[in-house]
Amino acid sequence: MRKILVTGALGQIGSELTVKLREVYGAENVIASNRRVKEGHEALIEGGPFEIVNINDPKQMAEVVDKYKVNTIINLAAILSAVGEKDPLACWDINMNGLYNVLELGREKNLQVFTPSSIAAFGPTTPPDNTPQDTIQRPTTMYGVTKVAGELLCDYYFKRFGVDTRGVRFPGLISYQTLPGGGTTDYAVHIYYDALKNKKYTSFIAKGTKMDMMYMPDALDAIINLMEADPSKLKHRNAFNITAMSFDPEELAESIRKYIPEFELDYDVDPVRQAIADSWPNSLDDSAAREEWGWNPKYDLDAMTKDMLEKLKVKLNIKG
Ligand code: AKB
Repeated sequence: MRKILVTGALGQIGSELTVKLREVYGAENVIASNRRVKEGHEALIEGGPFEIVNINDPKQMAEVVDKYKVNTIINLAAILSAVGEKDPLACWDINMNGLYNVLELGREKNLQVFTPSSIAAFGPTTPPDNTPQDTIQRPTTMYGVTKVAGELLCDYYFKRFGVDTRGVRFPGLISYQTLPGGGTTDYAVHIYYDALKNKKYTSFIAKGTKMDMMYMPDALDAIINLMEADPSKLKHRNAFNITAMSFDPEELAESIRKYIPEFELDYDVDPVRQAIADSWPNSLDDSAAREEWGWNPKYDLDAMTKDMLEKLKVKLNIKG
């Protein structure tokens, strides 16, 4: 039976993944953890075991692993791209030193470890269209540097110590429950809130900037399916390219207009986040994930827009 510790459980991915894992594996087998308690997450905190865990404190993490006899860590504690450019040293500390602590625990206690990488592991010299699984990776952000180094470190812990490490390169993730915290792709979440509240959105990402994206239910399935995949079929293990769609702000606005025809989009481009977006691929080739563990996303842009608007309407109590 799996005993899973989720770090960063109150973040954008963790807050939904924890609930899903508890449905699949039983609430008592999924230990949610975060470096601090955050308002609005009472149901998750009370719905199963919850612990304060700072991944930069290996002793504290080891105590929790022992207390619950954890055999799997899903390490979601991280600083994203835009915040990472504001505080690169904190980004390195959490994303790299934290990951090192997690992997060391994996080695000492024989744990399976999932760590997400990102499209940020690529850079301006990467082929931007249909970006191959194995290609040039020279990222120009601190977040990207930690992601490519993290991919290599996970590969190293598998090859050198036999730790069962696994991971995917996530694109921008879109969800209605918890807001993303300081990424470049966040515009694609905020746009839905403003479309419903104001019928207008000002994008900090420029017209024509394509990035890979995915709706959260597909991201959760990716994590669980890869963790459960037959290891003998995994040639890559860490850092699988996965994607569900690729669009620019105009294409996203067009999709929203199918449900809110009067929706208006304008631009006030943020040079820092635009430079980050420009350094990332336009679209990934995810065929390795499809071949090796059956990756097959369910939501395209219009299916996601329909569901996001329906769910957010209820959440924001918007009538009509
Ligand atoms: C970000 O924008 O930083 C993240 C990511 C693509 O990893 N959403």
